[in-house]
Amino acid sequence: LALAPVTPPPATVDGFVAEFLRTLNFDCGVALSASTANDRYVALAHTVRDYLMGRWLEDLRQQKETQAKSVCYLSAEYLLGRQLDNNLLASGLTEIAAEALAACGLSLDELREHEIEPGLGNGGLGRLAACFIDSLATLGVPSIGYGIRYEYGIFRQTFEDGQQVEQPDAWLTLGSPWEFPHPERAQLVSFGGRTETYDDGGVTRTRWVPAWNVSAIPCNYMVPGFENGRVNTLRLWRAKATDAFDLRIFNSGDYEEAVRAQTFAENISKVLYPEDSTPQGKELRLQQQYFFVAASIHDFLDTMLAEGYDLAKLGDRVIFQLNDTHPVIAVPELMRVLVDERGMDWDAAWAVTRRCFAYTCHTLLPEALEVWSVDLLGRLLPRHLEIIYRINEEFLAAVRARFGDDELRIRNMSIIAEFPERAVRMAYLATVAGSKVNGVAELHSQLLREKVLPDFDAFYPGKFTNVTNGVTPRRFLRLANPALSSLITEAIGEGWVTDLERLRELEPFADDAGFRASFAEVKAANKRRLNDVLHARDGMRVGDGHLVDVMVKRLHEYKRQLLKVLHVVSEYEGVISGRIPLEQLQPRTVVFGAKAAPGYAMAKRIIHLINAVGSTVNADTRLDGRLQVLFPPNYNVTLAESVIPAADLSEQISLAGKEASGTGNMKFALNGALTIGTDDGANVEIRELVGDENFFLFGMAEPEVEALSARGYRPSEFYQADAGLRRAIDLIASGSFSAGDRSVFEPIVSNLLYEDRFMVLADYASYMAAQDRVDAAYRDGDRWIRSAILNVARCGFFSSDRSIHDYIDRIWHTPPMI
Ligand code: DL6
Repeated sequence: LALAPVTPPPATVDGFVAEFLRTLNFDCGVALSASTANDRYVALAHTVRDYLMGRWLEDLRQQKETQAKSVCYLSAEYLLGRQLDNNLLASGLTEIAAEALAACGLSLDELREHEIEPGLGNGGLGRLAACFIDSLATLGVPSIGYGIRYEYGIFRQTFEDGQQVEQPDAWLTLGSPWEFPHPERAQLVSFGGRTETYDDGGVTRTRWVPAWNVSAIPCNYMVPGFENGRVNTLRLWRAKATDAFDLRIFNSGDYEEAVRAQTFAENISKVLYPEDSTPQGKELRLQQQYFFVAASIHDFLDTMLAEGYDLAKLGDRVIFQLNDTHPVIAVPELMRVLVDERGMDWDAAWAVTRRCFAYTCHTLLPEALEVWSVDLLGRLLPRHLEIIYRINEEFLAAVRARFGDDELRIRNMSIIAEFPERAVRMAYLATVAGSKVNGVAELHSQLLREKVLPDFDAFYPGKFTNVTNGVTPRRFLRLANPALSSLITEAIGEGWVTDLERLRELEPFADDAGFRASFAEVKAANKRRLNDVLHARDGMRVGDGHLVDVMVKRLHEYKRQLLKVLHVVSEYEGVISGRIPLEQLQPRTVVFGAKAAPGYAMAKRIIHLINAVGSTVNADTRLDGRLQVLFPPNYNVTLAESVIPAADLSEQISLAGKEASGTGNMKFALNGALTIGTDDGANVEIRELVGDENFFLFGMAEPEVEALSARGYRPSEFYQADAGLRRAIDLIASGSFSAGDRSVFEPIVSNLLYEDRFMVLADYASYMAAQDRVDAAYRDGDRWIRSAILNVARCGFFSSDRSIHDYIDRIWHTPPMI
């Protein structure tokens, strides 16, 4: 049997046309003349896949052959965005495809609109995972991304009377042309049951006797590196019942009962939990977590065992990077496999496990640190609970040995919390098991060590490190902003897409009037493009000549969308009361984009308020359209790609010490928006790099927040002391944005006045002053453009390629790239 090398179709327009038509005819089974838009999109996707296939197979072969240490990125979320454009870009086929389609009488622009993005993530954490797998492929790091192939991703947001309504995100309705399912490579994942001990030739061992199981079907996706001929794999698991249905019950006529087990099993990968920062103690969620990590670990170990590899040396071959606590149940799973299934001695297994994991923490909010009740965990994964208890026992013994019987410390460090119920602290388990623990921005990593896990930092010197987040320049600059990309390439040449620090070479161009004019024209063109997109999508308009002021991110009180609302209301109130002459009002279009977790009532109320303020302000002719508030529903990666390049001002206004990093902040700065922001998360590093004069800093720094908190924060004092703030809050309280009904936003108003956990009122005055500085700077157009260029030039550090290099140097120690 000849094993023919895989040769891609010729990368020419004619070659592409032939491959596209062949795919349309033979894969989709239609003639071009009879094809639907979906047929053409699917055929196009399959054509692009065909071009990438040879490289993919070659990479898989090479990885196997070289036996290099691999990174297994374990993440419950991947917020991928559309695939077509990215895959065309990576394979250098965009122009060829456009011409080939034109030769067939089709338009690439129209076909790309057909794709529904896979929204398999909630926000920053999932999008970071997507950026990282792009960088891993671009840098040629042997790696695989593991996750869950949710049938329904993050909900589709609509507004009814200004209020969020969640619709299912049926991203698979028209098929999934980028996916390669492999049911024949399914893994069995078990749950429930009990444990028992048995005699194994004189040695007492424990085994798990599970009660039920599901099949995990791998669905593979290509992850092509940018123009480097590499294609990595993203493997998402789909749950399937091991038995389709019970024929006996079916034949007796009870159809519902006959498929009950199937529905139950398949629910595991049915839907992404629409949570961000606040875990929901749902059994199904724990099932999801164990489901995907068990399948992933077994998948990886199968390849090791097939090679006859000695699992005692597993740490030489793999690092499992835990993307937050969601995959941490992988730790006891690996221990279980090594000890119970492979007969390894506990200490040896623990030594292996500790080398194989590293943990990234993505939060500072105490309520976001995941815990699982012992009751639930013991019911669902009884053997894992026993293993966790033993890990904890040995860990606490080591703590005692070091620090003596300091019971308070022991209680604080125990992996098992006792109050309000016995529960497993997953972040602690990850910290104890991980070879390294990292935060996602300098400030975050510092606060993690000092405030969240100080005892662990003392116990494990050197374990904590930082890797500041990054974003892929392929999607968020090259693809999203083709006009700016061309301008950059004209100025500094090619190469910056994979070496983003080269943007530094743009600095001298900030002093070049011709370049500034071109840069301004690019921004203006991007605003027109956003206007067209929003008009077609939502019937909205971006004001002509307006400063485009953007706040797009998940809706959470700590991110403080309310502060932005208070600014808008203050400006509005100023004009209608005559205090601000209309001609002094800087024309602005304020763009919001935000989804609220469905169970987060206050966040949903804030969405309602933003929409209510928007409707009132936009309709009030006294403003002559100089202030516009746009809140397009269903903000997602696709919309981000139009919004970010058009922004002048990026709102990064969380309370200092609450945002772990942020990545939107990086995308905006890279696209030439200036940031108005607090000293929080990665804002700190952005400001250091771009310079104070090119950043609008406001608000308390984290130590001041702490000090105010310690003194006793009383928001009403700020309300009493600031007439502008009073007027804004009173206007909301008066029912002016709710048809006179004062009750609608009363919970927001009283929360601000009497609780205000995230100190909106304390930072209001400083924020308003910073917005005045924004207006003044924007009026001096040339100065603004100069700052915008310097933002682009100085933000090369925020490439996710750099983040991956940092992970390699500080955590993974994987070999040089292939
Ligand atoms: O690290 C990615 C991203 C950060 O940029 C955000 O600052 C942070 O809020 C987000 N964290 C989460 C919370 N998940 N948990 N737990 O999404 O991570």
